[in-house]
Amino acid sequence: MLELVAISYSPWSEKARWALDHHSVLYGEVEHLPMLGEPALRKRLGKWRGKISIPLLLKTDGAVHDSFEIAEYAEEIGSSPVTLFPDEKREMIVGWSEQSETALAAGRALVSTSVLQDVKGRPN
Ligand SMILES: N[C@@H](CCC(=O)N[C@@H](CS)C(=O)NCC(=O)O)C(=O)O
Repeated sequence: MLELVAISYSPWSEKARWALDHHSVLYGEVEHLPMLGEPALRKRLGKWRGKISIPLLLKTDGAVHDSFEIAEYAEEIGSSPVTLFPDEKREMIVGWSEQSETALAAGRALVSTSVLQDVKGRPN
């Protein structure tokens, strides 16, 4: 059984989820707790160095990292007759995905700043 390690409020996780659902791929979902969940995840992946990003899709023989790669994997194993990556539009889709990375990263920076300010504003 495939297992999607995801963060419920993350747009990248939603992107991966959406592609898997589009192709009716069966998977379970595990909520990742940033920082706290990392040691257990590293142990599971056998990856002790380098960056780990969420979402990732755990398979019996490894993992698929990155929401775009998960979407491509869903396309490979999924059952929908409607392709997510029509050949003639593939280049454009890759371009949009790269641009969305910039926008999503900017959104994450804004959220992180807000969270930091929220914590600072709390009484001790
Ligand atoms: N290109 C990645 C980006 C995913 C991403 O940035 N995920 C964030 C969580 S929403 C993350 O894992 N950050 C970990 C970190 O910054 O150390 C994808 O498409 O999956």
